[in-house]
Amino acid sequence: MIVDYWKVLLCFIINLFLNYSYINGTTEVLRPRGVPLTKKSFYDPGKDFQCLDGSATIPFLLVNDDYCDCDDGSDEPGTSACSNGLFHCSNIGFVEKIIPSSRVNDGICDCCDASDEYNSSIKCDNNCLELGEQMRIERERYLELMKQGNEIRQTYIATAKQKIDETKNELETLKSQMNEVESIKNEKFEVKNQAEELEKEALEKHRAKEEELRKQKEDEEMKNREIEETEQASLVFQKLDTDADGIITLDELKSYSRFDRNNDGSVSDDEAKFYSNGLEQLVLPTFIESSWPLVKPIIENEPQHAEESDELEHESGRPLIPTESTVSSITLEYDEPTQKLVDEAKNARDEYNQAEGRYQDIQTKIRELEVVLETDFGPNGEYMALKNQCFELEENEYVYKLCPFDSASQRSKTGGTETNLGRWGKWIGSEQNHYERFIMEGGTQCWNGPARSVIVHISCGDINQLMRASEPNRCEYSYEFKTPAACVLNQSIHESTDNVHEHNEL
Ligand code: MAN
Repeated sequence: MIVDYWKVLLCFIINLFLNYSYINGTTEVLRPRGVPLTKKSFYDPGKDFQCLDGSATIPFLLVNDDYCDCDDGSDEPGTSACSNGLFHCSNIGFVEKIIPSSRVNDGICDCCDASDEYNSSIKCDNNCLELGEQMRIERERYLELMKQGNEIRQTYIATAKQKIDETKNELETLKSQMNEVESIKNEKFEVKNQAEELEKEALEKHRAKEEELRKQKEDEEMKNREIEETEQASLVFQKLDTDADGIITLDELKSYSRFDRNNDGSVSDDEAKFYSNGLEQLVLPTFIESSWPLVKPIIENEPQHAEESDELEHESGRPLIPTESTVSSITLEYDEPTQKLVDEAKNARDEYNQAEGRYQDIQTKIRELEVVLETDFGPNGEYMALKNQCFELEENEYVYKLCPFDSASQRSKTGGTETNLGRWGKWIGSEQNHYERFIMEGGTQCWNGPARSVIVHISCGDINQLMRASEPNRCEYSYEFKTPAACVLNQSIHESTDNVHEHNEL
């Protein structure tokens, strides 16, 4: 019984030392060591302690007694007894911190208020106030930047509002012009069709005339060729009719050595009959009709300047067979009415093309304006200020470029063409801040990989600037971009104050 009494007393003393001996300055609320203020109510010295995971209930004296009783380590927040415990440092004047309780008294200063090394081999200084001061200065600098950026952002918003109004007005005007331009285009189309119809008729007539003329010429030429052919045949007839009695006999044919078909040195009866087409003798009309077609190829193959005695050459030196000629086409100048219709059709075409061009221009412009109005330029349109601007950055071997809402690219510092890293995609920020990043996608296909794309991370800056560019995965790029458009003052004040433990716990 006496032993138990001493045991409990010892425990009480240890517990008092571990739980409450540490009081930093005047602002710390009394609670067991390592317990955050938010969990103070679970540690009531007047009651037994229930492990936070409900795994056990122990006398309060056993909290921070350097022996681990709870599965979740919640009974030993201020000692390193539990491997899974958590130690909270208040770090008054700076930012509160939670560390694994295994780091308590491990000889390394983890908390700026030195509370994690209260029973340690080393002495840690409390430098929370200095750190807090530094942080305050940085925060103020940041807030100043936010303020400046936010002012610029306000101008961006105002400009965007104005631009959107202007765009809407312009769109309305263009849409109303559209009907007029379209009906002009349709009228011009009708006029053009009519004019072209007339032109077509006139041109068909004109071509028919040209064709007729060509045929006439061809017939003439044909007749001339026939006459010439008859002339040539007559001349050959005369040559073959060596006794000039108006009859070619087989003997006369035999005297012409070229009729020696089998090249045996003489022209036989049969060979002569072959060229007379079986007839014993030939008068001129029979010669022209039956023999000439057989004789002609022999004459045609005759060398033009041969010196053989029996060569059948025209006295003038001309070859006996005329060369063939054909009339391929005839081009006639348009007569006056046709020319007029052609000119009218050309004018109608020009006017239609002009009206069509204007129609297309308006369509394109309307689409451009619609895209502007459909694009998400941020919660208040502030990012519209970045449209039609491009920013570049040299990083490693490349010059990276970003044209927000349009494109991103990369080119080698040593020159060469740009590689398309992607076109405007969409905002892909978190639920809390949808506008903290966007993606440019569908760039040039990577060899054996995806189409190139860039994720652009946005943060507040006093000017628009591409700060960093990298390629975390092959053909997947990451840009950091600062802009006043991202300087949202209210939100940033909350963000920065949330992190600072500047409270007065009392
Ligand atoms: C080029 C560049 C690089 C990319 C490779 C992939 O060299 O676009 O950024 O990693 O192609 O082949």
